[in-house]
Amino acid sequence: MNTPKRYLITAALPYANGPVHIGHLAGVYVPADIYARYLRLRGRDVKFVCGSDEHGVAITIKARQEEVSPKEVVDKYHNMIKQSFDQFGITFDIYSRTTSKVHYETASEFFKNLYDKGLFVEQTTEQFYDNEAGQFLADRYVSGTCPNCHNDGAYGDQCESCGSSLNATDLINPKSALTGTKPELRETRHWFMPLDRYEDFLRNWILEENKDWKSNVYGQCKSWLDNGLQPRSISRDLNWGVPIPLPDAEGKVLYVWFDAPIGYISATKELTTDWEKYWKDQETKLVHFIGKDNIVFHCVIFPSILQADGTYILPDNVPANEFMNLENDKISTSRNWAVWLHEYLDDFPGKQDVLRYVLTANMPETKDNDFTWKDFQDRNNNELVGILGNFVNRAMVLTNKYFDGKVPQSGSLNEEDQTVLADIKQYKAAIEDNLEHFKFREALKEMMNLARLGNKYLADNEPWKLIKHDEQRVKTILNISLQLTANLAILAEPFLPNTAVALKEFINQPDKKWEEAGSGQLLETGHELNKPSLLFAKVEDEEIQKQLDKLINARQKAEASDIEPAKEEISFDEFNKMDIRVGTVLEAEKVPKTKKLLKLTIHTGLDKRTVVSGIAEHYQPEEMIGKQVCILVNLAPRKIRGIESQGMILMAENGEGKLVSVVPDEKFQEGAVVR
Ligand code: B3M
Ligand code: ZN
Repeated sequence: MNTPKRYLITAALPYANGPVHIGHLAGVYVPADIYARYLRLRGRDVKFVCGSDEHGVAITIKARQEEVSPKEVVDKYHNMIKQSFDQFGITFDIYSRTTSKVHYETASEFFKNLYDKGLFVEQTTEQFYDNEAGQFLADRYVSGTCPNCHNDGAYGDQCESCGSSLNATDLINPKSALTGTKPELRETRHWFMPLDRYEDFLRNWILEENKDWKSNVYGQCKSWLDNGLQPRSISRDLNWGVPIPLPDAEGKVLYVWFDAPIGYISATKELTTDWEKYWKDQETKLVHFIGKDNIVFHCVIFPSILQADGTYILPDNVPANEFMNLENDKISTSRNWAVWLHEYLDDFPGKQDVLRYVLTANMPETKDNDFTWKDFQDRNNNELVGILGNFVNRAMVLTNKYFDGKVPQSGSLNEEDQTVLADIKQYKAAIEDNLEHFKFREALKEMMNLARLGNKYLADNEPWKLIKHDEQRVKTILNISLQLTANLAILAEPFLPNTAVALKEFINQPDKKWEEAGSGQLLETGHELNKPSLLFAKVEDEEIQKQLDKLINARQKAEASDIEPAKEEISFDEFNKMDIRVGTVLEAEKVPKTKKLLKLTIHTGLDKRTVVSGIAEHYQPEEMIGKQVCILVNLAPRKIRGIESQGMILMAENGEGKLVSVVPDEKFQEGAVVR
């Protein structure tokens, strides 16, 4: 492999609409940081850029929920995210934001440039419009049933259940997120990226030239390309975003997925004046770290945009990860089912490396994986404490005890000694090879195997027994163990940076370089060591129980907040005005050409009357016949689809929007009063 002249590493820009959780970390930021640290340790020229994604409907929806402006939302979460990444030790060279001035300029220019070259298609199409709210409904402002998997909660841009990318108009039963009403179609003018024109380029570039991409990434790209690409709108009717830099485009902004990846470029510009080297020189290796839901944007859409411009390089690799679940359930912000980074940092001060370790060991590299607190505890106690901590501690403590904390002189080496020393080199090579190929779990395993090797070496040789009759042999054993420790101090760094600092301090060699690792002679005879402190502490059952309780409580709270807020108070007289009776359904049929409506004939005790009810998605007509219901009989009649509806039957709605009729729990005489 030729070593590239320089690297530009990007990590997906998190939406500034909430804090970062372990799913983000395991999927994107931990692997990106390991990679960046590793390359820097190897002396490569690296820029590692990221920032907050502050546009799009994700932000405006959050602003509505929190009843503040979009700007307030992004300021709050940008600062929070930035700070927690910093405390956690993600070594971005810059963490910028897409509301920066440089970004607005860069993104507008980018659009303008392609527009001037005539590379967009301008089209007037029909988009959903919410009459009540008086605005167009971009992306997540519309939800409905996914036409592919029939998930009820699909959004206007994507179904999170089956991962398919959608147009709002594909949704079955579309509903406005603003008012809950059914949106209507209205004409509006937009600019489209004609992806279909880039199909040949993409086929060749991905399917032929990038066969070495991870199979989950390659496979997703192939299926996109095999299904054929459609032009994709890159503008939105929204009042939050980078304005379309054209006359007559008021109220229109760039689609968030057009401007966000350009955020990588803006961030590089903010970072360094020679940013063009990182974006326009073929000798730069560009690597995008992302989660699997972002693959199409980074492998198909953004590359087409870069290609259209023609002056930029394309990503060399896009090592996307799959998803991390939590305690066997999908991580969900709305259900508050997550371990939030800022809370972890508060609850486990000084334990950044433990979380990095557990997330790397379980990294969802090829398939979804699961984080459990039990596994967190086990890996900490059995692996970090039991293997790495234990080995280093024994080597250090024995040296202090027998040789006054100075590296003892090695004598002649037996076969086992020689194998151990030779192995160090091999482990180093394996770690490097795995990291170069984005195999972070394997790389971590190799590093830990080195510590395992040390443990086994000590256990096999039992220097604590030998010391009584063969001090020379003990010197050799401890010399080798300390050489191993010194290697671990270097090789652990990309994965466990704080641990590496501590280890270097133990061996009193703060400046050892990556190239020096692999050798059995890192420490000279007589070199004085420092006193070791505790590297890792056990995580107790109570701490884990606390985290589990916290999770359950947070979810319960989130679920409770789903409950509709209480209505305004009314007087008893107002209540008493309602005349509710028990009735029996005599006939039921679907109202033709509607999905939701049933026409019911109800015996109310007072009369037989017709009621049109929106329950057809919850009850078949035949299920209703013979059923007793509670009916409000003095509601003013209303015409629904040409049928006069005389009253309303009472229904309870569960959390998923399913309607269930409210019935008396024994058979009643029709006309009985409900009060
Ligand atoms: N903010 C989406 C996400 O968090 C998006 C990534 C942008 S990367 C340019 O899934
Ligand atoms: Zn779906």
